[in-house]
Amino acid sequence: MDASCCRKKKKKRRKKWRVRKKTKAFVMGPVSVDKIIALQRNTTNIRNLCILAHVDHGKTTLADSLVASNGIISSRLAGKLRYLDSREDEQSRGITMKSSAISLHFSKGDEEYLLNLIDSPGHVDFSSEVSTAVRLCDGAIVVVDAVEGVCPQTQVVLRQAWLENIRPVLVINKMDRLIMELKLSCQEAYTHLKKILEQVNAVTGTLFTSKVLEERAEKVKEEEKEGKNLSGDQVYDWSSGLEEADDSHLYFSPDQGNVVFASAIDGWGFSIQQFAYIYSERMGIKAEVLLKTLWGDFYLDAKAKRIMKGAEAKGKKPLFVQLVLNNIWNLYEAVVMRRDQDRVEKVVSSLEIKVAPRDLRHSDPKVLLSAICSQWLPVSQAVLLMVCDKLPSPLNMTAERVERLMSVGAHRFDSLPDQTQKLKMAFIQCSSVDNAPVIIFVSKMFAVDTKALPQYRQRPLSQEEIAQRRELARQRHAERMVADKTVAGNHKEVTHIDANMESLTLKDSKPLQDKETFIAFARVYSGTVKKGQRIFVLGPKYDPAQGLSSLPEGCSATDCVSDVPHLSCCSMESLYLLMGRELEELEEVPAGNVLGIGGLEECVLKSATLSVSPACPPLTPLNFEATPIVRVAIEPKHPSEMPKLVHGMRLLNQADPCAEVLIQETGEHVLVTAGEVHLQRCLDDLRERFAKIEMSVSKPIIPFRETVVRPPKVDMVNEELGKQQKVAVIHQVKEESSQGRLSDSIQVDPSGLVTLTTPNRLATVGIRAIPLPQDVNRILESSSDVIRTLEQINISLREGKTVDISLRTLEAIAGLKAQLENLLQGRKWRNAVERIWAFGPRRNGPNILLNSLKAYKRPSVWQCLSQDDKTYQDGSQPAAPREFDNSIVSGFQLATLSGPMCEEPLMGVCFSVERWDIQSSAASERDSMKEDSISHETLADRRLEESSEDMAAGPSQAISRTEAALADCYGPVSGQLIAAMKEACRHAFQAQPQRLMAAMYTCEIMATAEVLGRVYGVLGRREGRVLHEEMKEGTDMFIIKAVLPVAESFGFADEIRKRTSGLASPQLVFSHWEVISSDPYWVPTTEEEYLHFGEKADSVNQALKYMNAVRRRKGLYVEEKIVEYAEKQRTLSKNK
Ligand SMILES: Nc1nc2c(ncn2[C@@H]2O[C@H](COP(=O)(O)OP(=O)(O)OP(=O)(O)O)[C@@H](O)[C@H]2O)c(=O)[nH]1
Ligand SMILES: [Mg+2]
Repeated sequence: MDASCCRKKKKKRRKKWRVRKKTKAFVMGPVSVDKIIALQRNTTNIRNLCILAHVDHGKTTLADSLVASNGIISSRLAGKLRYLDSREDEQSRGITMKSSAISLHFSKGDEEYLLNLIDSPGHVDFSSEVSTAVRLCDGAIVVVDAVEGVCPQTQVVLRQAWLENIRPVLVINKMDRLIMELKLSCQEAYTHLKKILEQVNAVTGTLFTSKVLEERAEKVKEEEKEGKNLSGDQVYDWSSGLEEADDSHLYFSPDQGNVVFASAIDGWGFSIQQFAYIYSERMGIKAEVLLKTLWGDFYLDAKAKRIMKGAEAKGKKPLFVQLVLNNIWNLYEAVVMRRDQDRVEKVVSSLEIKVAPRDLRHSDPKVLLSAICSQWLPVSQAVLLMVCDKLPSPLNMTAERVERLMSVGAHRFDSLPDQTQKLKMAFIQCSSVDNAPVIIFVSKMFAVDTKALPQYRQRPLSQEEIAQRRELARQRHAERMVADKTVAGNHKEVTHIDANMESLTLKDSKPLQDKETFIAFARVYSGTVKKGQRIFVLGPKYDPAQGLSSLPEGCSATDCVSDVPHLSCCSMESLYLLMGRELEELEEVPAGNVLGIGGLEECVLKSATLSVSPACPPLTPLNFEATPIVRVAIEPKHPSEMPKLVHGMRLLNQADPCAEVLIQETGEHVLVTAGEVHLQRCLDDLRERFAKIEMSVSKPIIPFRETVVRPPKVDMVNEELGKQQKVAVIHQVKEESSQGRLSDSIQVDPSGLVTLTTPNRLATVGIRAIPLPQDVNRILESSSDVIRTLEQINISLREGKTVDISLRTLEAIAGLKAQLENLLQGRKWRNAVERIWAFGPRRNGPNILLNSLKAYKRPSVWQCLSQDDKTYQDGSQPAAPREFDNSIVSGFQLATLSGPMCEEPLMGVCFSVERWDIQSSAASERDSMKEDSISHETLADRRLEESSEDMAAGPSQAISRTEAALADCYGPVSGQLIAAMKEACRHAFQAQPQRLMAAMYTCEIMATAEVLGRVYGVLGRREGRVLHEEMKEGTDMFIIKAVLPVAESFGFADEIRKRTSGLASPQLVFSHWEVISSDPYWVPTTEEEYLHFGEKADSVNQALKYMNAVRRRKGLYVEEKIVEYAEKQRTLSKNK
């Protein structure tokens, strides 16, 4: 090879690696608190953002690189330290459990930016922490693992970001795994990355489509209302909205500048912008052209020196592979795989970077790789540039987002008082001027050790303080010298200085109690908040209209406030800048910033809205994705420590957005958490921080539901059951139990109708329990929020109030009704949806009370949907009060709250009221009349009778006795009716085949082919069911989707991890309730069954096991023989 050729090659190589030039323009360095305070005022350059992802996709590692760019931690430790995981258990378990915030500084050219960054946990148990983070932000970095791609939590966080209206950007992390683990070529990696982008965009696409359709529907409804509408037979083209709507900005695409490819652990990351600038210089092609072509189906025609389309068809390397990925793959090959010293040196010199000789010689090639990458393509630069360019500042808050934040519950934004509506501008302007109203939202409370607060922290002395101390010491010395010389008369003065000195040192090292202080995690939406300022705390139920009318005009939080419901006053004792593990005290915080507030622990439990204006509405509550489901009972080891436990649980309740703490009727202290990992964290917190006592914790209490099913068609050995037999099976248990217990006031007819009369024989109810179809059950369960709102509206209507309901709410209610109508069809359910009387338990549960009385008409539960028509008029008219209606509903609520099997709530049961009459001598013949008139006339008759008797005793006495008698007969009737209704429902339930329902988790397990068998083994042993299994494209991983009963889930994740040597780790998410097919009351009846199961049927009856376990826990009677296998025990002992 001749010299000129060698030189040429060298030159070429040098150009190839000179990719770093553009990034040199941006400088970052250590940052002081003063600088951050200054930056807080420049709202345009503030970015509030959070990092979201599936568990372990590298959020905290990425955050480390960003933190290191500010000099807070050394860049060598970035990725290893996981600085934002400040808790001990976070470090030891390697997962984030709490979201934590840090303020960073970034200079882009002349512009300086303040980034309030929040790192969130990815584990499903802590998804409530994600909700608290997302609310305070305007944008989010969504991290996706380049190997694993879109995982369940990725979808959840994208949805959460969408629901809060915040803009996401994407980081595809762990790119090194494509090289080192999957050993993909550049071309394969490109195809793989394209797939991942498609997956992420598919999730966004679905969210967008549903939103457009929703808006479209709303618009049509509005037009209808305004009378503009469309003739009846016009068919509306629903897809037209989709075509019109521009959604291009929503999708992630490298050419849009909203995607960064990174390896957080190796410290590199890039967006195609960076490469576009470099190659535009080198190749003389415009940067804009490169920006559009670096990603996509374009290739470089070397001869024509032009960029052409159609790389795939022509079998050419796309530009992204040729110009971008190739460089990185070569670097890994040189540094990590081949460890080719010569090539490394060439690369280093061509990139014009300096690598310490120590790093060059380091035995771990990753150290050298990080040293090169962190200078060549620092990940923090790529990510922060994207954040500053693509994420909105607090000034860009859209009107839609503000309206959504301000309209709580069913209320429409335009139904809010005028003064409240005006505050919308305050949100949009996000102004910090003095007269801008202060509005703050607290999304969670977190506990810190009081000793860690800046007020109490030992800080290094400043220069002046050192000088002051030195001066004092010098003075003291001088005094002493004088004192030595003179007589002891001067003694006093010396002591004085000594005391001065003492107080100075004492103040600094004052011993503090071990105490937790609560800090509110908050954001200022408008105005400037000052330390010590007094402010209104608005509870979630606060109504600004009520507040404005009862408070004097111009009233502020400093004035004494009359007692307005859900409104209190508080002063903000201290304001903090959140710096990860540290807090810094601030005097004031302007709008658009995230901050910590001290001194609110007495007024704010978990979240709240704070404002100086009583016109401010409480902001919409947070969207929690996780359902708390795992419950344990806790008691102190030493009974005397009960108060400490109670206190500790109270603190825990405040410190965790999702944990629930309750005292059950049995007196047990119960903690409800989202999952096993969450439970463990809560218990650790309780033990070590909040209660500081030894505790004993019960096994997790597993929730069940009780339901009824259609009578089985076959018996346990798959023999068909005759009709006669079926009834026999159903009633077998019933008859046994009823012999002793049931009084003659209850009659059960063979069809399952239970008729029950109150003890005073005034009322009789006839109830039948009918199983609801599964789909109805599912809909009722998922619509509990809608049903709750519906119930609130109905209560208001009943009280004669007018309610302004938002279109969105009406839509939801109408949607629910339509769905139910669609599913409840057939003769049995004719007109059933209209006849729904109530939902239960707690008025929004998944059970229905049905009015099957022909003679009794009551306002429909759907009356809000037909405000203009007759039914509504009926309801609002002063119709005769339906006093007893409520008793029937209450009885139903009680019956559905705890069923007869093991006192667990019911689910999917419809109680149809088929008979209801008040049997008094006067009213017994008027069955066909309305209930209210019956009750009235009954009472009237009784009153007549009694007063005629009383006449003799004089008129005044007669009146008072009538009143007394009235109260006597009135009160008890409603009470007795409640009890009768409850009993009737319970018996009607028992007259059907009863089943338990188990809570089910879904889990997605990623495992390699080798361990697949073992995963299946564990699933099988724990009654899990595999739904589907597929191979993840481009990898050797299988994804298994399975369902698993919550009851069998404890220790599941650990077991899977152990069995697969850590290769598979599942995440359990509560999914639904499922009927356990076996009948807990089943005993063999036919000969075949005896043959198959034996006389005792002692093969496992899972449902009976679960049921008895619950009964035992609740202290209920369990029908079990104490010595069940006596003969076996004898045989055993004989054999010995
Ligand atoms: N190979 C590789 N591993 C990485 C990279 N980034 C992070 N990791 C590793 O992935 C694991 C999880 O990283 P974390 O940063 O704790 O992940 P996380 O998303 O914060 O996890 P959670 O907070 O628990 O949801 C750690 O072992 C990291 O070392 C990367 O770029 N490449
Ligand atoms: Mg983390």
